[in-house]
Amino acid sequence: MAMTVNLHSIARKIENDRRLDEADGRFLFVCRDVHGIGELADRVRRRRHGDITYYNVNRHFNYSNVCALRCRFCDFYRKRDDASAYESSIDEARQQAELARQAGATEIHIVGGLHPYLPFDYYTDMLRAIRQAYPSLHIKAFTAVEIIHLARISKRPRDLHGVLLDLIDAGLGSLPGGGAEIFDDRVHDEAFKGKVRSGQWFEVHRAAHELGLMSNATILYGHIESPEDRLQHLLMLRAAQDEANRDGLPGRFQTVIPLPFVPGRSALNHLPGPTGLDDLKMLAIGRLLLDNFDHIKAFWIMQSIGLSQLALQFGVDDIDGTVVWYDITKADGRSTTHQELSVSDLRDAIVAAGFVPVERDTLYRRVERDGARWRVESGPSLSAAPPSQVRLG
Ligand code: V47
Repeated sequence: MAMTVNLHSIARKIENDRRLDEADGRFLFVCRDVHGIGELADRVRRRRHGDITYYNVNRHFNYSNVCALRCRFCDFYRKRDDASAYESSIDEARQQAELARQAGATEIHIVGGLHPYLPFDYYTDMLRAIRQAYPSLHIKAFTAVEIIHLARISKRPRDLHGVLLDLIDAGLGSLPGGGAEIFDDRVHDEAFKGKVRSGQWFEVHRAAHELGLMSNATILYGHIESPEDRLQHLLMLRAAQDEANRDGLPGRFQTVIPLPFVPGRSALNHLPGPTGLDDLKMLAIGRLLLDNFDHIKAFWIMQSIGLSQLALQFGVDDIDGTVVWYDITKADGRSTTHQELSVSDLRDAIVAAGFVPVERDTLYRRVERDGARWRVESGPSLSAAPPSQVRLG
């Protein structure tokens, strides 16, 4: 006889450190007791991380919004001749690195559209320029979708290792989690037709892990997907992480970042987007099902800092980050894409929520900081930020 699944049976599994199965996951997605789910997620989170909340000092850099795709959830892409289309020069990328250096950022997170004309050299030149301007800056760049695009434009669509090795040689340090959206074919065809399907997304991350790169994963929720689609998405991520662990790969997924759909001016803006309760539930279920992911990250740009604070009691242990500029979504519809939290705002938000802020670098090593000078704990002494050589326009 099949066991009845309810929050008590799930709580028992958690107490006994047993993995939740598909039926448990299905129950969690229909269960309306968001606070009950949150309490369980909080137990798991505290077992792993106590009352620590990680944050990082980073910058996001979106090098171009020109994109060959027309994803219906996306408010970012432009055709090349649109008045608001842009592509950054290599010099602008260098300036970003210089600004990051002055601010003492530890990471730059770089993504853009699938630009139909930029050559492969553009991407390697961009990485090299950034690395040269600020060698200790970790470059987390290019979603799996961009990596497939780069493989195509460099005329070796099947040689993902070759493409990644070229990018690593130019300065790539890890892969962000974007482009995953929802791994279901129906949702794919309705909302982001033309984008790579789940198989290729996983192939890229697998290749990265084989080469020793760490990577992240995302799920874009609150649009046309069903609870079952969300469940299968998380289970696929868990299975891929199991495989990376089983095969002893030098890289793995570090973090999952559940991204709430922000309607903006996208083709799906007749949809309301998820509610705050849905956000909390999604983050908590991520924590409960993804037992082989160390971190669950809130991205305050999309969830808001207020909700991210609350999410710390719903399984989240990590908040991204100081950010500064972010072009992909403008959560409150402002015309500027300047969206920044200072380190003290970020730390105060974490403390006010009852947690202990700990600065980390991209690889989750603790960072010791004195203003813009920083070092990874037990690393070389604090890196000075020498006077600027670059004139900023
Ligand atoms: O892949 C696009 C999403 C992603 C919308 O790895 C939207 O540390 C909501 O992946 N509403 C890019 N989301 C962002 C991303 C990310 C963010 C922060 C940290 C990390 C990490 C990764 O943004 C895209 C897409 O899924 N997106 N449009 C929208 N309207």
